[in-house]
Amino acid sequence: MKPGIFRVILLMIAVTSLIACQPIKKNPMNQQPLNEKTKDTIIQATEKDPRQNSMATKLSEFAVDLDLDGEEEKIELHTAAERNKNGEMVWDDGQKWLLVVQDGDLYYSLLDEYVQLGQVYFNVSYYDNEPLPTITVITDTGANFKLVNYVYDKAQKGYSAELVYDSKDINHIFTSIPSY
Ligand SMILES: [Ca+2]
Repeated sequence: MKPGIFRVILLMIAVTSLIACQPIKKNPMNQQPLNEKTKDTIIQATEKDPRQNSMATKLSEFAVDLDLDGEEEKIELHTAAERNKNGEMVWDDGQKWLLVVQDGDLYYSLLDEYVQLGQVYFNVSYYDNEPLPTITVITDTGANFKLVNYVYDKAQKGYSAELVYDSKDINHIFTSIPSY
């Protein structure tokens, strides 16, 4: 064995030992894992149309079969902010937002909240090993960045919410997202 290789192996053993001896770092904020918090949150249906609650503008919509019953559901993103006569959005410092799934006469309000200085977006995706589409709601307020996944839960007849990321709950130290 060449001395150079021997030295490299010795170094690797030393580094491995050092890593093994490191104490397990505790989360400084003593937070639960992110997905523990909203794991059991189920958004149940209502018969009352939540869009009647002062929603002024529909920003986006998409139709897909979210529960695989052969019929498409409608996903709509609304805001209380209005458009001016030129069709441009007139944003306030904060406004109410609504992301609703309409399934026939039933409504599921996945997000229904006031968002200060921010925007809400949604993605619809198919994950590997998950036959149902996943709706990802992105809330970006400048001070906070949050991702929540929603998937239909047949047993509980609602949409299960899983918090994927919330910069408010973790000790994040850097982002390259502009404006933070
Ligand atoms: Ca359906």
